[in-house]
Amino acid sequence: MAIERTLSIIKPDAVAKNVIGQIVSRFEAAGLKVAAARMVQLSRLEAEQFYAVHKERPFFKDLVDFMISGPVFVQVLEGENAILKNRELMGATDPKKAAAGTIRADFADSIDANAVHGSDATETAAVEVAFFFPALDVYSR
Ligand code: RTP
Ligand code: MG
Repeated sequence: MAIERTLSIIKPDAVAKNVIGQIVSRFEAAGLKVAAARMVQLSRLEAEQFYAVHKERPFFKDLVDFMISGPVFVQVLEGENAILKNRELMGATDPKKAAAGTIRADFADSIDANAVHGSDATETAAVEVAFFFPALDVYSR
């Protein structure tokens, strides 16, 4: 199985709940390694750029407003099958539909305040990692 990198964001709701460590622990327990990490307060323009794929969707403004409502914790996770593994650990977008034991089932409040973001495919992972981290700041170990 291929070693992949994926972008994870711990969203403002989970940062405000002080559960960064609990969420990172789940990634580590599943065999993913933190290859880069930092706290960021996104500007409106940055959030709009990051979620540009959704710009025509009815929830776009709410999504951007939420993502700039406080600092986020961005990480690169690395490991076997990291993109899908992260998505499985996150659970469904709507926490009401997220499987028991997933991050969203345990920490998310709503489809808007849903605790985490994770890249959804190889190409988007590469773009999203580069959006936040220069290549030299990402460490395989
Ligand atoms: P993310 O991109 O944040 O990892 O979430 P996702 O792949 O599970 O969901 P996606 O379809 O990419 O949507 C991005 C974020 O937009 C919000 N959303 N709201 N009200 C709605 O119907 C709705 N649909 C999506 C969610 O916060 C979702 O995480
Ligand atoms: Mg998505």
